[in-house]
Amino acid sequence: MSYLWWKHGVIYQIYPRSFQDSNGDGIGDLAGIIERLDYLNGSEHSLGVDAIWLSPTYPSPMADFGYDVADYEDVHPGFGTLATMDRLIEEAHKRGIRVILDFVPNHTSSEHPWFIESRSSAESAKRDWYIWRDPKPEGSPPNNWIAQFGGPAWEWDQRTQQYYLHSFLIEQPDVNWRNPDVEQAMHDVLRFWMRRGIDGFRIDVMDRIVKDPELRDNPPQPRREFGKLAQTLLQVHQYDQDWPDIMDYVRRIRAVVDEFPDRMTVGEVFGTPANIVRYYGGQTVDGLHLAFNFPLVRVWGERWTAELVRRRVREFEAALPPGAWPNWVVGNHDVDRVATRMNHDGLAADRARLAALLLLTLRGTPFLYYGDELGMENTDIPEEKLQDPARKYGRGRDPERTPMQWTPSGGFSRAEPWLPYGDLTRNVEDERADSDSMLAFQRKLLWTRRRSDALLVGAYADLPDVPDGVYAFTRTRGLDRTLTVLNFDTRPVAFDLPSALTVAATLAATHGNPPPSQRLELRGLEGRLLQLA
Ligand code: ISL
Ligand code: CA
Repeated sequence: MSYLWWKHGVIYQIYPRSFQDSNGDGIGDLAGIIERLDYLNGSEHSLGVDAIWLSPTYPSPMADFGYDVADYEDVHPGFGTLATMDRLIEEAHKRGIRVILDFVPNHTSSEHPWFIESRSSAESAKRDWYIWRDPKPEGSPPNNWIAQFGGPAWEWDQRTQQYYLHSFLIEQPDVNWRNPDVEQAMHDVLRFWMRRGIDGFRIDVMDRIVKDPELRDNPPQPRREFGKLAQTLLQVHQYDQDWPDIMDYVRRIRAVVDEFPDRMTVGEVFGTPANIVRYYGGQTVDGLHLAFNFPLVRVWGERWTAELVRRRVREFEAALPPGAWPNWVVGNHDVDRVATRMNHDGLAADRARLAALLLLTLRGTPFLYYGDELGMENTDIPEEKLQDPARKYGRGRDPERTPMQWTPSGGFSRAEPWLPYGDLTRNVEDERADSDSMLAFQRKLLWTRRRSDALLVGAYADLPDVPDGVYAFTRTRGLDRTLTVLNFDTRPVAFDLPSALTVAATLAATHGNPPPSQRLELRGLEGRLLQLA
């Protein structure tokens, strides 16, 4: 089997501010990540992940915690220097860990020199690097687009008497990718990092880098369930997202990444499976290597059922063109922790185990969000300690971005962390010593996966005849075959497996270490990974 790291490996997302602080300022940094690499891979004692994706590490005023980039070709001083990044790449590679940077091409910081020059005068050479427009005759913004974090997507510039477009914060002006000089400059950013040894890019807001050239008004959101909010805050992103010619730009990004061997891209896109797979390039698969598959992220509370999850997996598997490789996400820095999202009845910890078993045994690249391997939950943060500006317009994302929990007293920093710790009863040190812990369970899954051709490359098929509330699927590679069984119901269930599926061993289980048997007796929210004969 030919091993491709971004297909067969597990990608672990690090939020750099929150992983490890090395210099006692309460904020995580690159040297801190280097200190913790042994935790991630390099020996059989490690977690066993194959790549790390770092949320943005570039110089930034941190209006959106790094998603406002002031210089694409440097490192934020609080995180380190280019030399620290070089060392991180080298130390990671030594341990078999690839490094993926977060590329933020849709917008820069308003403090990026490009924007400073662009806004300096209407005649500036970089004026057209951003999206400037005259007001409507009565002075209002050029169209009705709204910013993702609330309010109009246009900001008035007094000096040059025009509006500029910002799909996110006012401090995040949208770049004009239709200007070939901009596209060239962005491609050069990718080359800059690949030359330094960066293995891939997670591409932020991939689906918005070009918009309708006529900037037409978006239609209002017709969905009644959003109520009044729909009128003022929500609209259908018909003209500023997934614009038809976006694939030309995506394909050219792919071509640049292909100038270097063994590199990859994963883009942030949304919507239906059909829309997601479009970004892989359709039948020609010459687009992104992976396009984030979020349907499992957008499931919470009581909606987390066997039927829904099975359907979502089927739909995505069916939509993928031949040659395109799936991927699965259950958590990231923008959504409630998986161990909190499904807590309507207080049983989220069990559901988080099921989610891990699902994530690590489905066909495709798993993305694992830091701390989810411990079962970290959202952290309740007192009002005065909240940081994320997005909270003013809706949901703040601080609760899922709190410091990594290394020891019973934290272990993230010798100073007070920039966000408070969550529940420290979940921490690496204690969970390592406990063979029943979430960490032990996930490590077992990760290492089992690494050694199993069936799990790495095997074909996926779900089992048709299972009791309600159960979702089960096989992964088959030649004679190697596994069966994942997940009881999504809180009630116990018992059933016999067909004789064609002969259970040879239990590879991993959410509860204890049940012996192999053809009759499965599962308690509520129990899951197992079985080796078939
Ligand atoms: O954060 C969200 C909901 O809580 C999303 O709507 C988010 O705005 C969207 O997923 C785009 O996210 C990406 O770009 C943003 C950045 O703030 C997010 O952290 C990033 O993942 C702007 O760069
Ligand atoms: Ca620090």
